[in-house]
Amino acid sequence: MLYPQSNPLRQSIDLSGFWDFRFDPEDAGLSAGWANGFTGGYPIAVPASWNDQFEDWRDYLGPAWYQTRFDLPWGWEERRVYLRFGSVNYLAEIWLNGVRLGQHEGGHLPFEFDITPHVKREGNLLVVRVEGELAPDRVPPGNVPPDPLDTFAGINYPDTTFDFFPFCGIHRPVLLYAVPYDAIADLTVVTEIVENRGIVRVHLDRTTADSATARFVLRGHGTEVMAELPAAEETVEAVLTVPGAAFWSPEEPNLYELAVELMRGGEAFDRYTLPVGIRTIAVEGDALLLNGRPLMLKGFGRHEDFPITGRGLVPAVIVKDYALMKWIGANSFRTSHYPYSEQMMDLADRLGFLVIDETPAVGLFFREEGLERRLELCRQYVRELIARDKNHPSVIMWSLANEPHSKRPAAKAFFRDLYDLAKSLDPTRPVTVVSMLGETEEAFEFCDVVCLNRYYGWYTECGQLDKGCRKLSEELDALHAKYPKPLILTEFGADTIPGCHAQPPEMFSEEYQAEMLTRYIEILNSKPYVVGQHVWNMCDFKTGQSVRRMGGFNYKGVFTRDRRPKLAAHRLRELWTGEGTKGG
Ligand code: GCB
Repeated sequence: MLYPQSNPLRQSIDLSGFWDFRFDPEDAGLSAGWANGFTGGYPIAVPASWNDQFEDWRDYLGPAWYQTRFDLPWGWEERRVYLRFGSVNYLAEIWLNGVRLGQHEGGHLPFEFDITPHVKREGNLLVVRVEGELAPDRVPPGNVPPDPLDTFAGINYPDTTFDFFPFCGIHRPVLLYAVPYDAIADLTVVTEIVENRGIVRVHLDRTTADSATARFVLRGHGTEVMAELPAAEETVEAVLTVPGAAFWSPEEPNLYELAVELMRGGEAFDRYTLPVGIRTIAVEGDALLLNGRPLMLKGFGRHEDFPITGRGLVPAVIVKDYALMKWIGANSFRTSHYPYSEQMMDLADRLGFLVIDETPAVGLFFREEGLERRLELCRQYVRELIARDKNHPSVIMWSLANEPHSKRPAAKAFFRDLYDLAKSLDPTRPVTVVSMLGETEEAFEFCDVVCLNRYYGWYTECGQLDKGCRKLSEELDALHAKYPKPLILTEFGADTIPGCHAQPPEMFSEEYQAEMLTRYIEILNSKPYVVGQHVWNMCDFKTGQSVRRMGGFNYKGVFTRDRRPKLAAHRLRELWTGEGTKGG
């Protein structure tokens, strides 16, 4: 799925801004005809979550209604026009000029509609109904009835199966875009390295099968390689060879620009340009190899989370977060626990970050009721995620889920299904499941990389880092003996109140967090099969309310929610860059 772009042959405009908004706690909007437009709304910012924009509605999860009006730009009559949502959490239902366009389930992934038959030159009314209630047959699930095997039930308010606030609303830009009727529909780029040559395979999907020429030009680093092929079918395959190629890596995130054009009579009628990083990713024995060289991932699990805007896109926060990750010496992160914005992914390519790209499947449980529906949703998420992110060199692995409650036998077949689906859609990248179970996680039998979350010295062995670290070391060796594959510790950390100090270190103090992370990293560095260390979390973040979450926050950030370093941030910088800093 291509992100809309503007050039002389296609155009995209952003409908972000202040829209009209109404809460609908009685769920009366549909029968009252709000799909045809409503009155009495108040202004709301799009994109952003609704929860923190108003006085009293923080814990309200929907339904709620958005509307805006727009005119088409000049010259769009001859074009096919689409309406595209980057992310609406959780359920979106959309009407244009009173015509129901459809619905989409699940946040964090884009969806679009061909609105050509319904759109007018001017005075268009777009209405969106959003609903984010938590339910056992949704993914991620919520309001799950208690069960001894699924210990999360009823411990949070709102009653999530996961540890972050269930922000709702239109979270990413809403775009209108226009393309020719005969257009480039999709591009899939796969790269290989042969000695010093880069091989770039491009698969082009068209909307129309009609005679044309497809031109592929790859430019950059002093090279230009071109292929021109007859294109009468709906697909075209091109192979471009770049001699002496500048490969993509975190140290040197070299990108080429691929321009693809459809032409007739020597003139282009559609064009799309895509950044391309030439790199390979592979698992070999205990190693994770980028361009044939072993990787060590250093970085974080994160969240898209910021005051007031909630889970809405804030470009300045993205820039700041990458600056902080560079400063601290991180080269990697996981999009815990859902796909991040397309803007975040673009910058990962440009700045050289290695991304474990995770679907929104967090807090899964495997009781029979609703299981088939949850599986179908997870399949949809895998398809949508790979369609969206397959061309990013920064994406080195797909994560199917975070911390599933896999104790029931159904879990293994569930993940085998998703693993096979991911591999059939993208055979080039490793696939994993991030687990808290350790040896009893049966999905590790077929996953390419073992990803484990551990909190010894925090949730267990409270205050006892010696004991906790011994347990960690022993468990890692046992896990690796059972599943001899590369292992990433995808989460470890301690809640830390900024300004709380203790000597000797004590839980919740800045010293305890710094000490715990240091000790863990020493252990991880001593195990040759450990290929990654992701601290939980980069920043403090909003959660529901529970006895574990003071003021409704998870304080495991090494930066505060407004991005100020705690003591541990300085310590990590020393460990990861070898450079000392004040306070470290
Ligand atoms: C975990 C979860 C993460 C939580 C974290 C914690 O294992 O994957 O979502 O926030 O623990 O802090 O408890």
